[in-house]
Amino acid sequence: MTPVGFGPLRRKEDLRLVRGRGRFVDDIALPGMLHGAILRSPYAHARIVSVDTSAAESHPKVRAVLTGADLAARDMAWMPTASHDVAAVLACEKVHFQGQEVAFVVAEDRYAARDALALIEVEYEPLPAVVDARTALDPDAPLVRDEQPGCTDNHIFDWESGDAAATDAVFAAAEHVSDCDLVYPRVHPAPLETCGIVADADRIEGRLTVHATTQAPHTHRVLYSRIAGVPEHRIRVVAPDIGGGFGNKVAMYPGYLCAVVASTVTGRPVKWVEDRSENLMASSFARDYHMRGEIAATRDGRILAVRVRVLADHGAFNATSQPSRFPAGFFGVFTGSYDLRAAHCRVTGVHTNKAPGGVAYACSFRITEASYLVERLVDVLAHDLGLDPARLRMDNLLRAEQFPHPTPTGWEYDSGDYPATLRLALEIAGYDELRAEQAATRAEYERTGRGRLLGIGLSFFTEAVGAGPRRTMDIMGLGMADGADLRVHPSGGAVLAVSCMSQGQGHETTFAQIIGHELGIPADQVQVVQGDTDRTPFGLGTYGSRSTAVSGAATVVAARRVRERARLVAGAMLEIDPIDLEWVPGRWQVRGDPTAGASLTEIAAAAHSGLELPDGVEGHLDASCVYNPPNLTFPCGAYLCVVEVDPVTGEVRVRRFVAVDDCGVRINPMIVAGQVHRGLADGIGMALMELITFDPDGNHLAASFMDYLLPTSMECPSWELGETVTPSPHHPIGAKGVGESATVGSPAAVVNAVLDAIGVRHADMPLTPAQVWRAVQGRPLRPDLA
Ligand code: MCN
Ligand code: CUN
Repeated sequence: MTPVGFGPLRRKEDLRLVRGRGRFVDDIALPGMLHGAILRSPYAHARIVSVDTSAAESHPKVRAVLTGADLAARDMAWMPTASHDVAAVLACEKVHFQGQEVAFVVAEDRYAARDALALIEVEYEPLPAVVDARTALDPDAPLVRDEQPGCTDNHIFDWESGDAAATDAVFAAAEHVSDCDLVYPRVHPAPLETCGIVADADRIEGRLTVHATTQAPHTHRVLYSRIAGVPEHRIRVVAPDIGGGFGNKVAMYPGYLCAVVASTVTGRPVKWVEDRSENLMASSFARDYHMRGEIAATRDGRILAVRVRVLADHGAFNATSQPSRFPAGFFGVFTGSYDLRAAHCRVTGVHTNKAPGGVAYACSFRITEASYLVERLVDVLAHDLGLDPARLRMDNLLRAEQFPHPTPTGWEYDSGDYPATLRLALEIAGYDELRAEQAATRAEYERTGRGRLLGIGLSFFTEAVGAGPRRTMDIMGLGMADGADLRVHPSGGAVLAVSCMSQGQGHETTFAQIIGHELGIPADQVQVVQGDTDRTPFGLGTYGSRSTAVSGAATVVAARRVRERARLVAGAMLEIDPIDLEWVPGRWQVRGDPTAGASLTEIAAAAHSGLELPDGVEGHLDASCVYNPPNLTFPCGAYLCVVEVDPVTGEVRVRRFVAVDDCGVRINPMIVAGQVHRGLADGIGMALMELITFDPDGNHLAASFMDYLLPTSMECPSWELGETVTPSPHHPIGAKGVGESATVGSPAAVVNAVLDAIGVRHADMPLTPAQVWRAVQGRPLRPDLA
């Protein structure tokens, strides 16, 4: 029998996924369906002189060709972004990055559509490109957005957080200040399934049905409605199975809108699925943060303040998908896990001739960048003061009694026991023995000039997940709350419909387990419905690891409402005042008489029967909830990475990785472990190999998996996990999110380990063999410049 409630339950969805029975966008074939392909700009920056589509249009299998001018005629050449900007759907007067969408061809099959792209004649007048964010604000820098009225530079925004004066005062009086320039280079979420859509505009019913790779079906429906001018009730957005999202499937892409318009124009369903290069070149990238960090401390290592200056490269359009009042996402949590007197950051966003995006790749709205910055700074401080990085962290971590903790930048961390978490990681790793072994290998290397150097890297992160509340957080005016509808059937099984959408996180299992925990219904008797705007309640969707924290909470509250309804029905069944009933898992029973009671299954049957119910009790047990979170949840973790580095070849091998995560109460520890494994692999990838880079003309140099390297099991050790549990005090089951924790926390641990091995103060990611070798020689490269 399936266990009820929380525990390591195997994923229900895997029954179909591992047997090849998943249904992804590309599996969908509608009668009469056409196929779209996108013509993309070969230039990073160029004026469009002319576009001639006549040859493509006369291709026997082509049914339509759309250009920027065609969309402009429908007022759809530009679309709004979540960051108060607009992004081109199809380019009109100029192209702003290599790979930008210029025309959309629809044909009877995918091959013909692709062939016809070659028949489109576009005359470009190439312009100089700006590729390096650090020169974007130079007076003579090419203007990326000069098609916008009043554009005089590439500046997007300035944003600050914390108290500048108080921070400056602490720095001025501090005994010691360490500083460091860091690049968190551009990387890409690279889900194995690329982005795609099947759009079906039904002319007779006036309905638009969209099957698309989207992490946020309801938000997308509102966007289609706003952009295409079709009211929401005539639009159905369905997200079928999704083969990985990692933030790449949050944004609205030109291909989606082109498919919608093409379906409207041709009266036939249109499928568009991008290929790998298109995904890597043109869909939401991640990071591209250039950071200058300073950390003030006493000479004996009491950390006092952190000050940060960031240059944020947002590419050609400011299209980062984040709560609208947070232009730098949640970068404001750069104070990390430490007890600081003051902190301040200033972030400047700039345009460059690169693809738009910015918030993606398990980033928790830029907490990856923030966490990497502070955890690198702490290691730099340890290096400069000659202190042990574990000791330095332990001495400065927030203590359990300091929670709830208001941070100097205005967040309220809900709960945590940081020292216990770090202690456990050090214990699992055998920290002191590792340091002894490190000293021995170093001595050996110095004696013989050969061998591998051992490096030990730590990081301690605090995550912030579960956006809203909607009072302070919205996406394009939509407050960040989520819904859950729960229907309990006469047989006692249930259907739960939620507004979040799994891309591989196992929601069909864990959300059923939440119902099991609250109502005693086994997970296999709870069907979880998601990703269909016709069948699920409104909500903002899955990103920022908000599903458990928000939709999960909505689910708990809905289940508790069902439970209360069940109590009233049980009172009628047992002819007893409901006040005299008490809940034991799965059953209401008479206080003091365990033999008298009714199981939820019996109550469900009675609730649908002819049983006479008291006035005001409606019958059935269904309930719903819209959950508006009072605060974010703040998971944390202590990570320790052990590497072996060959200083002669620069080769790095990750020998061990210890990860202690605290995500509050765990619904399914097996799924949590899977999430952590994935994020740790991300960290190895980013720290050692992943990089999206450009040449000075803006040519994209990582448009395939030959150039954009992803980690495999070969580069990963056998993960060693531990856990601490400090429940979130405001979440109804004390759970905190975990989906991005390991991606946030792990890169710094890997980088710290490699630099610890070679004794170098700082070198930027990715620490490829060449970069490590150069770092050993004392001249590491700027990784973002080709
Ligand atoms: N969970 C749990 N107990 C907890 C916390 C979480 O059992 N205390 C479970 C949840 O029930 C859920 C999973 O762990 O099944 C992740 O939960 P959560 O932290 O709420 O994150 P989300 O479900 O909102 O997932 C989003 C997050 C993000 S933003 C990115 S990016 C990312 C990630 O999840 N993308 C992923 N993990 C991914 N995993 C896969 N396989 N594919 C992606 O695209
Ligand atoms: Cu930033 S990637 Mo996830 O929040 O979808």
